[in-house]
Amino acid sequence: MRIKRFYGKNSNAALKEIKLAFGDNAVILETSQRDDGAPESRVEILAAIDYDPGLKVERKVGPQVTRGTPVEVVVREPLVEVREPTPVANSFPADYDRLQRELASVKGMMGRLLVGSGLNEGWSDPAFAECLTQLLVRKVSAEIAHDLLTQVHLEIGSSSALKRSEGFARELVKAALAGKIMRQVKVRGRAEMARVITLVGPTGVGKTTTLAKLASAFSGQGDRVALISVDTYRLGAAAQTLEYGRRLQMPVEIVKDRKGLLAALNSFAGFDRVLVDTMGRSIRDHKGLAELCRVLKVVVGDTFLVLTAGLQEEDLLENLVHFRPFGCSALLFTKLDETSCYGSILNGLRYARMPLSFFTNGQKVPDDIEIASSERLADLLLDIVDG
Ligand SMILES: Nc1nc2c(ncn2[C@@H]2O[C@H](COP(=O)(O)OP(=O)(O)OP(=O)(O)O)[C@@H](O)[C@H]2O)c(=O)[nH]1
Ligand SMILES: [Mg+2]
Repeated sequence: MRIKRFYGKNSNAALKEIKLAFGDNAVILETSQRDDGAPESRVEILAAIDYDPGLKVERKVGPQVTRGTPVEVVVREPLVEVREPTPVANSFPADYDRLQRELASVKGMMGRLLVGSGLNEGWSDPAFAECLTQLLVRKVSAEIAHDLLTQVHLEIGSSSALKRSEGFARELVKAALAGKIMRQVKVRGRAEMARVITLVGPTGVGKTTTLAKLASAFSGQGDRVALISVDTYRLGAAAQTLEYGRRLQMPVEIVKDRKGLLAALNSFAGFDRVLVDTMGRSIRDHKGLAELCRVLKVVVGDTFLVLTAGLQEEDLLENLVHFRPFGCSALLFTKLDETSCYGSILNGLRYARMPLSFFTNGQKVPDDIEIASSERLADLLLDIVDG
């Protein structure tokens, strides 16, 4: 095995040097940024050729490395793109960033382990390993990621025409994977949505804000919209819906029980769209959830389960179980702007076997909402759209 340090003004320049010296089979062992380096050698990459995975590589403690900002240690990474290091020291965001990258690196290793573990139905190609890593980093569950790639392998894996001597092209596997995801994701289009739409979900996920965004969107396409709030539990909750109603110039009814809800629904019978907001309920509050569910039984229409994108897999599952009695017809994911772990969206769809409805991506009413699409989800997971 040969190990050598390479330098460049950025990662790509250093990678070029590695490629020239070691070819395509080089392995990146360590990347760091040198604060004291000349501009043309700011990024330092330790690379190896004929690397033995059993060998432990020690971090060198020399002036160059200690003065630089360690960025990421990736063991047995094939020679692919390396993200630019973030050149700052001990502030919280920088440390947080570094932790995120280290976590991503560990996830990547997990992916590679999975690939090498025999669970992989024979697809040990680097392009597949890289796609698996990306799905895991975005928090797609290991089982779903593995299943998707197995299906992709069945589709393209046997084609020798598609395989180059060094393995499958990364972009080819990614495109096939994106296609697979898109075909599996169902979306409840606006035209199929019922006249009455109810939002349910855990506390603080953005139900009321989303209701206002939806009300504005439906009104913008010519619907006469009315709002109902079944939310008398939280102090100020009714005031929030009333204020949105005032701003959007729509009638609002605040109700506290089944009878009140039925009366409000009847009074809005002439409206094209009735949007029903509900009080957020913790999934630990079994009594409160059951009571809300009982009240909502009188509503005929669509019920969207509102969840934040980036929800941990265990929490996601727990929410799906506890909101199952509400008979939800689609999932709505909020706060896409607050995470990069969009895997929970795909996990949610697969576990709940429900279509997607909308995504929200910010606090601004009415702007920060979009109709969900399978292409958008594939892009969130795989970065398929340039720019
Ligand atoms: N970043 C971000 N914040 C959002 C988004 N949607 C809502 N919020 C914020 O989330 C917070 C809670 O929003 P609400 O609409 O009151 O949430 P809720 O689900 O109705 O809350 P409860 O009725 O108490 O259960 C507010 O600060 C919103 O501005 C979003 O897409 N992105
Ligand atoms: Mg609310």
